[in-house]
Amino acid sequence: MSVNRTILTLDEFTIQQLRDVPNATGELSRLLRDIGLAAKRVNVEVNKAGLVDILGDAGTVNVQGEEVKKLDIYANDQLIRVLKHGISCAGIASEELDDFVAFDDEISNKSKYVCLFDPLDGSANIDVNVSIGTIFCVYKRVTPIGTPVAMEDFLQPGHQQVAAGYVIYGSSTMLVYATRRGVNGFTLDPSIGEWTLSHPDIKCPETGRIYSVNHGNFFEYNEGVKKYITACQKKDKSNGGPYTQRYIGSMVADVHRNLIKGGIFTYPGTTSKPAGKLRLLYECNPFAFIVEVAGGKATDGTKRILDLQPTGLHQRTPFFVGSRLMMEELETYMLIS
Ligand code: P6P
Repeated sequence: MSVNRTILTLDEFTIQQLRDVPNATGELSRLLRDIGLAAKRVNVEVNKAGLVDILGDAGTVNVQGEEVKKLDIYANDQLIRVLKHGISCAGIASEELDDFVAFDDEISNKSKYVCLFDPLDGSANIDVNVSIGTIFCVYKRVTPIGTPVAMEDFLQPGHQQVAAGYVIYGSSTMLVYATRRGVNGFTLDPSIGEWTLSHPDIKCPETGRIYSVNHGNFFEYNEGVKKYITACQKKDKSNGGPYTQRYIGSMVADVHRNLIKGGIFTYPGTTSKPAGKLRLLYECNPFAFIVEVAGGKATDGTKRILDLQPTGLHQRTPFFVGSRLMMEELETYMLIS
């Protein structure tokens, strides 16, 4: 009789990681498990999103007499709830909130971590059933333990991240997170309601044949970007091609695919939006950290994303991320003014 092989759950994996790190307190492991719990709750609602006619539209009251929230507000609330009630996070910043939130209670103020997140990125795709995602990252606070967190705890350069990850609500629901020890992917097993290790030690292929860009903005890109895109279109078997263009319009889905298969994702600046669209702190930094740990690269076209010194919670940046060799080829074009 065949017996199911032992599949590590997220809890078992993070606890196992603890064993390998001397004098670790387990605080980061608990924080990651808290995020995993919030994501499971979000996943339930995301999977029902197609039933909006039954569940009611945001702003209404459903048959149970509950206020129906927009899914991104619901996701935001779930993340704040688990992190505030946990013992591993002193405060958060969110795409959904203008300012950061200091949890400012005796237990939370003793926590050494802060968390930043985009609770539900790509939520405009929900009503057409396109994969969407949660993006998060974790920093050690720089203000004194025991005090409420302050803005400087959140405006740290991305290379200070201690962990970063995302959840992709797609054909299956996955949680992928990175620490400096590696990138690991967990698939939600609905039969037991657990995140199970399905993609251990993810590495970004050194090169690939997928390039992701919104061609609709082509004539607003700078010369270097236009020349790179044109070069991608001209690839054939003689020079590492042919390339294929894949752009879902949901960053988590696009970057996840390129991380696993190899490829490059771009959201360049344009003449009308020179800083581009994507947010540095809770979209670009987390993915830059994840992809770099997996062996890839991430820049704003010229500078390493993780070296950028943030000046505001919601600042935007042009963003290029992916396989190392493809990023190095892009960089040769970005030197063109
Ligand atoms: P565009 C979704 O709204 C998002 O923030 C990212 O997930 C996605 O990569 C990008 O915007 C798509 O933007 O302008 O190409 O539609």
